[in-house]
Amino acid sequence: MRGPADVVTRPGTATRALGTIRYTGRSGDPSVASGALTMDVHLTAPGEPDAVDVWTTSRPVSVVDGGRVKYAHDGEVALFAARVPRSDRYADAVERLYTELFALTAATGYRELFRVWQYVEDVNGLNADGLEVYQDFCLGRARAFDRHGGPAAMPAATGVGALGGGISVHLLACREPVRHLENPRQVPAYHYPRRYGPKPPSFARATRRGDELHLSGTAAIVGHRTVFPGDVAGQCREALRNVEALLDAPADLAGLDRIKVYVRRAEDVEEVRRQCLRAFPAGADIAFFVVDLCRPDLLVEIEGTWSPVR
Ligand code: 3EB
Repeated sequence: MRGPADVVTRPGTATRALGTIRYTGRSGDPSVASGALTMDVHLTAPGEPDAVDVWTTSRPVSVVDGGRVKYAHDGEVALFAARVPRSDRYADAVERLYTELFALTAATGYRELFRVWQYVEDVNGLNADGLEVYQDFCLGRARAFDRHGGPAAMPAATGVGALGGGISVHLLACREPVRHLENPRQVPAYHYPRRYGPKPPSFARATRRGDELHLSGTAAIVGHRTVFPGDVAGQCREALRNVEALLDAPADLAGLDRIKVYVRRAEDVEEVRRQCLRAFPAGADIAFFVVDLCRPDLLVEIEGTWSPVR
């Protein structure tokens, strides 16, 4: 992927990287080694193209080694990155990491989380207690949110599988207030019934920051149920309907960019790509990844950032 299309470099205005996330063949701890924040996330298998997200700014950037958590900030926005090493039980370590992240965002003044990504190795596997790894992750995250604002503080997010690396987390936060939104077609994830795990997922369907709308990973879930099990074409159409339902103007897909599409089965990529290339703007930055998704019956998940078309 290239950098964000919405960053304009004017004469005399240097565009700097706030941070770089590489979706590649291995995971790594975040690094601030060369004065820039970077993290590698294991999302591509041999032979698949790597992708990269570069978050840029025209403001001076400070990069901080906060120990396990590294971050970069420009006075308005901060990018935080951290990793929980591979483990056969995650809840406690995840609770500690999110508690640390909330403490750091508060201490630095970047209190408003507006987008979180969580890439979880073996997301549909079982932990040492027989609990699904995703549910184990959700348990720790929910315990941390319970003590830090609850649903009102939950931002747009992605939670999907990774090919390795334990759990890689990165998030964007800012100083100005943001607004978290729900999808009228879907039960809020934080109200999912108990059958999906001991604690529900902690995220909003979208977060508005200024005139930008950050869309969570969006799947074929209506109410709280997965629809079109086993049918990737049906799931992709339904996920696109959910994406449209999140946008103010119906069918306003023209403003979407930084699109990521996660597909469970390699053989389904062709159908998903066909539907997505038809639905999304021709110039949009769009990447496809073959990874597991956080419910065993989900086949496709779509995220992106919407901004007004200029
Ligand atoms: C869903 O709608 C699909 O756990 O952070 C999507 C986006 C999903 C984020 C998360 C999970 C998460 O429930 C799964």
